[in-house]
Amino acid sequence: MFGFGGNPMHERVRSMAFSFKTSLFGLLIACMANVAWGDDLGALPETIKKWQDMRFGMFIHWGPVSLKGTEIGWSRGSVIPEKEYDALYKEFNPVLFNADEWVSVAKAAGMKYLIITSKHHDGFCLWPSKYTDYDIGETPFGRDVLKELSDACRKQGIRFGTYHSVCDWYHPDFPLGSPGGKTKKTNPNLDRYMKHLENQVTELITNYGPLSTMWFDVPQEVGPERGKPVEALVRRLQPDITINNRGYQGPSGDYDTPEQRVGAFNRDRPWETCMTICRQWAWKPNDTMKSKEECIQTLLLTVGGDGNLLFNVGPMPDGRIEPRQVDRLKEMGAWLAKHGNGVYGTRGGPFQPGRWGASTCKENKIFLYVMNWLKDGPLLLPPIDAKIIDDEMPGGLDAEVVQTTENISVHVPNENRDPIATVIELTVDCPAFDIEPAAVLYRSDSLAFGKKATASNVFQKMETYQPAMALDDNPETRWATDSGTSEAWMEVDLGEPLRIGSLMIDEPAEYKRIQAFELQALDGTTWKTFHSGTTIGPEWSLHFTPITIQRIRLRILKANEGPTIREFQVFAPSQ
Ligand code: FHN
Repeated sequence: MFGFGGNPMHERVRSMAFSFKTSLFGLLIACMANVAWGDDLGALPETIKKWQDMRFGMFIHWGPVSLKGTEIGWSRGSVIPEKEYDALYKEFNPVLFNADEWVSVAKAAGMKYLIITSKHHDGFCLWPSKYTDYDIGETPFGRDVLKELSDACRKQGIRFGTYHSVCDWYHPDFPLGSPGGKTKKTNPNLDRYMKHLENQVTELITNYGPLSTMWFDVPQEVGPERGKPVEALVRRLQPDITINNRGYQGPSGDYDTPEQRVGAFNRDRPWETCMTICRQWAWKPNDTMKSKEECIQTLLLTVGGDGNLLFNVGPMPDGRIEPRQVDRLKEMGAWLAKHGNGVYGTRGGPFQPGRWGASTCKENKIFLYVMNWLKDGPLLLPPIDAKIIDDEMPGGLDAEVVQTTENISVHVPNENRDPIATVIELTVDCPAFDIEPAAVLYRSDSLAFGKKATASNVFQKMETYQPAMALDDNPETRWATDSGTSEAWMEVDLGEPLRIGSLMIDEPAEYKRIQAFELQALDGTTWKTFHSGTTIGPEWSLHFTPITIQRIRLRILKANEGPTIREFQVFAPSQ
C-alpha cells in the first residue's frame, strides 16, 4: 500500500477509498471525512502502482519550432526573433505525421506510456483549442494531433498523457514573456490566465482522456494558492490520474521529476527521471544521441532506484521521428524483450544502484543488473536478511553466487557477461521488497580513491560539492563549481609518488560544459602538462606512457557553464 506519510486521517480516507471498487465512492468518503479531494490527497495507491508498474515511457517535445531545429520555447526571442518564432505555425505542415507509427515505435522500445507537449512555454497548442487561435487547427496541417495520438495509444494499449506548460510566454495574460520568462508583458492578468489554463486542462482531459498523467511544467508566478485549485480540478475531472510535481511552486503532485539525471534511490515517494535521447528536447539536426549502452543503463539505474524513466524524442518538422532515434529505441526494446521481466512491475533495490549496476525486485525475486565488474575477483554485495535459494541467468548461463553472513559474492565468467548489463535472477525465501535496501560499495582500482583533493572553486562552498566527491567511486556525487565559472582546476594529492598509466574522468552528459582543458603533473614546483584537449564527457578515459607522480590536476581552461566532474580516477599502468 502506498502511503506518503503525512496526516493519518488522509491515510484512513485513502485506505477506505482504496478498498472501494470505484474512486467515486472514495470521493464520497473523502467528502464525508471533510477532506477536499485533490487538495491534500494525492492519487490513489492503486493509480500510483499502475503508473509505477509501467516503468518506461516516451516523452515527446514537438511543435512548429521543429522547422528551425532550435529548442522549443527557449529559442523564442533568443536564437529566433519572437515574431519569426510565432509565425512558424503558418508553415507547419508535418505531412508525414503518423500517430500509429509513433506509437508503434514507443511499443517497439518497450515503452508503456506516452506524454506529449500539448502546449510548451511558447503557447502553441497541438490540438484545436476553443480558447486560442494559436494552435494546430490554424496551421496548413490542420489535423488534431492529440486526437490521433490518443486514439493510436488506446488502439495499441499504450497509456496517453499530456505535458502542459504552466508558464506561457506567448499568452498576453501571463505576466512573463520571452526570452525565457525574462521579460514582462505589458498588461497581464494572472487570474484570467489561470482560468484559461483551467479551461485548456479541462479540454485535454475531457476530449483526449482518460489520461495517464497530467505533466505540468515550469510554474513561473504560480504558487500553491493558484496551483492547488488546478490540481483539484484535474483530480475531479479524472480521479485515477497521476500528476507530477510541477503544477505549482513548492511540494506538489504525486511524484517527483529529476531531470536529465537518474534520480536518487527513493522508495518513499514515487519519482520519474525525464531525459532526452539526444541533447535537445525538441528536434535538432545532427544532435548528439546517447549510445545504446547509455540508454539501457540509464533505464536500469532509474528503475533500480525505484523510479520511472520518461525518455524524450523530438520529432522532425515533416512529422517523422528521426530514423536513427527510432533505431536506438528499437535496440532498447530488443534488449528489454529479453530482460524486461526485471523492469516492468518491479520495485527498486534491495541493492541500491551505483557504478556496479542496479537491482530490482518482484515477489520473491531479485534481479541483478551488473554493469561493471572489478578487475579481479567477484562482485561483492552486502549481506541481506534473507536466504538466497536459487540463482539463474538467461539462457541457462552459469553464475556463481555464494552467500555468507558477511556478503554475497557474485561471479560470472567473462564469456557469459553482457557488455551492457549482466542479468542474474536471485530467488529468496521472502518477499524481496521486504529486504532492507543497502548501498553497494563498488570499489574501483583508482589510486585517487579517498585521497586529498583541492579545487579552485566549489559550488556555493558546499560540502556536498567538494572535489573529494569526485574521488569516492559514487556516481551520485560530484565536484561542482559556481554557475558562471568558466575556468577552474581540481587537484589530487596521491599521498606519495605513484606510477600511473591511465585515468578516467566522468563529466556527466547532462553537464557537459568543458571546452578546453589540460592534465598536469607537478614536477618539483612546476606544473607540467602531459595532455590537453577540448571535450571530456561521460567516462572519458586516457592511456599514456606511465609516469611517476604524487600530485595531478585537471585544469579547465574554458567551460560554457560551471564545470562539474562526477569521478576523477587514476590507475596504475596495466601489466
Ligand atoms: O523548460 C522545460 C524544458 O524545455 C523541458 O520541457 C523540460 C522537460 O522536463 N522541462 C523544463 C526544464 O526543466
